[in-house]
Amino acid sequence: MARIFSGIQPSGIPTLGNYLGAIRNWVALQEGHECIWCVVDLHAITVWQEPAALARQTREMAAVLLACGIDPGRHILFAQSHVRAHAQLAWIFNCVARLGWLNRMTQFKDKAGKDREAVSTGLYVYPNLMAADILAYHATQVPVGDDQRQHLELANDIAQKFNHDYGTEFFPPIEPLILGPAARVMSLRDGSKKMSKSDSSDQSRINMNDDADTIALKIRRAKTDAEPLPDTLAALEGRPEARNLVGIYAALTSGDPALVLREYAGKGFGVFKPALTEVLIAALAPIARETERLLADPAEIDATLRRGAERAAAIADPIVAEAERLVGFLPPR
Ligand code: AQP
Repeated sequence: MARIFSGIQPSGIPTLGNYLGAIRNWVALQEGHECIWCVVDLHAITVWQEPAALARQTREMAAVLLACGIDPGRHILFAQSHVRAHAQLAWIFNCVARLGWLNRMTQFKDKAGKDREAVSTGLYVYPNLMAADILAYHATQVPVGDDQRQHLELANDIAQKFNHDYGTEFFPPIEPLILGPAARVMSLRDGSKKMSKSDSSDQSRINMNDDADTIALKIRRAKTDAEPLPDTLAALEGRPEARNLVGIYAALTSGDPALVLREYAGKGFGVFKPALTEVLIAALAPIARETERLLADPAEIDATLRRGAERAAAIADPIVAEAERLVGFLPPR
């Protein structure tokens, strides 16, 4: 059975983008695969996180994942900082990856912006840690949004260089699983920017714990244009906000934006937005209710994460110990 690894940063409450681009697919992949799901708090601190907020967000992230249907009994759910193997292997990969490779990473360029000199070195080597996350488990399939494709290519480059340098076939190739419709959900305020949990504007996103009134308000205020919806997808070209809302509606219903346009062609956003609001509330309200129920017992969430970490370490520790032996480190005991 193929082993899958994926992670999500506890850098805020997960958004509809995280749900449609990642979490919902994770839940489906639990049938027929061995899955390792990780709340990647080491990644989150590559940009500043208030300590108390990070702890709270890690628990909230775990609660949302559980509420969405992540199954910590049949699969593994844990917090990255609880399994030391990630940081240990990442250091080796820092010494395998080349500066030129990291310089090409577009996500670093986007996140660092004009202030390159002031960002953390962790943000720069983030892809090396991501490679370690996956390869510490010899996972071969990684479901991610298409914005992560370049990082996976880098992880494969690292695995190949490690294998080449140390004369081994130890690390397997990794395959991205880019799944489902609405692979990329855009900001509600700017259709050219992806929806992000750390965007400074709460109005730019739907949070997985937003209540019905908040969802209705955010959709009412979502940026659109004055035109009615067209009858073909091609005619949405140049209308990124309209295309995004149609994509979200499709992802939560049939999966086919063409069917949405068949139903709403010629209608304005005065009609389409309330319909979208209804679809969103029907999908998200049960998840928000279950999240709230789980968060009422934080000790149980922590215990679930600890049990997951023990099982994760039982897989990763021997793999990383073997990588260390291949590098030439003396055995620690
Ligand atoms: N807008 C999105 N549309 C589709 N998929 C998305 N993902 C994130 N945003 C969208 C996917 O969610 C998974 C987990 O992402 P992450 O939390 O590890 O980091 P991220 O991609 O940087 O997500 P955010 O929400 O934008 O977080 P911040 O604001 O902290 O940077 C990934 O598979 C990602 O593709």
